Order: sequence, then structure tokens, then C-alpha cells
Amino acid sequence: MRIGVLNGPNLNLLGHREPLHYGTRTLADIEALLLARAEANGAELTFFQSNDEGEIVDWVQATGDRVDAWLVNAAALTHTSVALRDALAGSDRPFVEVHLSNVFAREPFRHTSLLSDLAIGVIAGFRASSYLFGLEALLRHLATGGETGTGKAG
Ligand code: CA2
Repeated sequence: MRIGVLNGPNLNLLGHREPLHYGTRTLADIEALLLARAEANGAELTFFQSNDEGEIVDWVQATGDRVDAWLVNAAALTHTSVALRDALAGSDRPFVEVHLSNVFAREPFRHTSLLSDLAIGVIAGFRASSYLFGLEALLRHLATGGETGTGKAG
């Protein structure tokens, strides 16, 4: 299984600021945790982070044919980006949406996601572990032929 791991704007700052919301691990720490878990499950990961919406859409377009699924923390683009929504839908690959923080315990504008209804499922609030739970959910979804979640995007 090949999985594209997408991180949106400002997540390059993880571990350096706002630990109350986002924990103390850096993005590199999270990628290392994911790699170890993926390796144990025979999965291959491709990582991408950008602060630029257009670059993210380009990456999804360019990578879609080479992955089976996505693990997505779109950060602020979660709440704003029709372009990313359309790119993920257009990739025809299932995805799990993850968030470090519990977005529903925060400002109202973070309660809306333009991605969630296309996702197999959403995991929020477990800091770095959200990514690990998301990866496990995705691998289980793929291994069981899509029996978990709605699988609307794939
Ligand atoms: O909780 C999450 O994972 C979020 O996707 C993080 C986004 C936020 O806009 C979403 O509502 C929820 C923000 C990522 C910003 O990351 C920073 C990390 C350290 C310092 C500053 C920003």
C-alpha cells in the first residue's frame, strides 16, 4: 500500500510554538513515527508539506496515480479550500482527515471542514497520535476492501 501524507500551511512550525494545541513533536518527529508504523505494516509513505495552496493542489494532482490513499492534515485549508477538496475528490483515492487539536473544542470557524464529508473518517484531538490512528484506520480500510467508513472519495 502506498500512502500520500499531506500537511498544510504552518505545520512546518510544529514543535516550536503553540504546544498546548499542537503538542511538542516536530513534523519530522511525526513523519518518523508514521514511517515506523508503516514499515511494520508493509506500507510505503510519501510526505509533502507546503504553505502554498497551489503547490498542494499540484502535488495531489501529480501524486494521485502513485498512491492508494491519502492521510491529510490540511491545517487552515481544511476550513477554506474548495480547490483542495476538488483535487482530493478528483484523485479518486480514499483519505482520512486528521487534526492534532480537537477542532470542535476551538473557535467556531474550525468546526467546519470542506473535506470531512469526502473522507472515510476524521480523527482530531490526539496530537501526534491522531496521525498514527489515522494511518491505522486507513490501512484497515484498504485491507478490508473499504468496509470502514463511507469511503465516498474512493
Ligand atoms: O489541529 C490541527 O491539526 C489543525 O489542522 C492545525 C491548523 C489549524 O488551522 C486547524 O484548524 C487545525 C494550524 C496548524 C498551525 O500549526 C502551527 C504549529 C506551530 C505554531 C504555529 C502554527
